[in-house]
Amino acid sequence: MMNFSLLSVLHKYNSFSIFTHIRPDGDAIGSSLALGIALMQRGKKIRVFCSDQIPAKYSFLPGIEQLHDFSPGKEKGGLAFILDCSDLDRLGKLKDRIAAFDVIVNIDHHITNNHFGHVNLVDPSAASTGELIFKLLQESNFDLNYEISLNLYVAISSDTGSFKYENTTPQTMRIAGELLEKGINPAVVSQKLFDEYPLSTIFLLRDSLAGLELNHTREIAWMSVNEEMLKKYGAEPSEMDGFVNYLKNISGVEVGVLFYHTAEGSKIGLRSKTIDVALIAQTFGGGGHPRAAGCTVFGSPREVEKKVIDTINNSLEENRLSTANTFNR
Ligand SMILES: [Mn+2]
Repeated sequence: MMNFSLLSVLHKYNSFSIFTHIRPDGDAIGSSLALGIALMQRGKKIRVFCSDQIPAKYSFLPGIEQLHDFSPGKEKGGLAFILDCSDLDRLGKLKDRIAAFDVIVNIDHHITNNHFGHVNLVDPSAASTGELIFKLLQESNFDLNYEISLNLYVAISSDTGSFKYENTTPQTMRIAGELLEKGINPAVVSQKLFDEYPLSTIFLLRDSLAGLELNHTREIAWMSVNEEMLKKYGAEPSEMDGFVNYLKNISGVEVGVLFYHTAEGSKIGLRSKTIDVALIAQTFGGGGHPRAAGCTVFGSPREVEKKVIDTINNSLEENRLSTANTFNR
């Protein structure tokens, strides 16, 4: 991490804007709210922006009414924090607002981050942006009260799949431990984040799984969802978050792929057990983490599915060849 302290910018500015990514997840929302609440405690004016609807399951988060600000930007100059975004395209419709700011502080943990900020606090070894915000606030001696701690706990548990993914480090657990000491109830958080679904989600999952497909080696599993399927049950796109894990989790499957075909292209979620799907997403102009990545591809649903599955097939084949070579040496 670069040398940057919140205290130095606190002297310079009286208001701050915080932006996070489209289709916001627990890390995007929790880390933005935690930073926002902390800065408000120091008497600063805060606006938190996200171009998409906040999923209902996050409505219990303190400060959530701060988020989801669509009001036209009057900002001229000032400092904007951009959280959990690997590049500025992740801001969606809000991308154009960024040019109005003097200083962009990019805080992120994606390995594909392109360092778009004037200040780039990018640390791919962190499991979540929440961990980076925790460290930033702690370094500057902010009081991590219950409201901040709950948001950070949600950010961290969300990006680690409730501390299950391999990005979970000793540091992740130490930070989570400190947050629990602030009175967070882990059972309540995990129930809200992971264990409870609207009925529409289950109906949508049922219909999606009915179209499950596998490649000839049964190492790639995929299924597709379209806008009509969502409309049938009044489901939000965010309700598909996690569907792709059912595919990846099948015994023998290496890569799970969820296609969401929309009028604005096919949004593709990739999850893997061993191969680097961030590389695959990047070949299609997307990005993400080695085991969890995404991209948007244009074309007919059939074309898109063939292109993506072929690319993954090739990647698995290359992996097999390089492993075979290692053994022959
Ligand atoms: Mn994240």
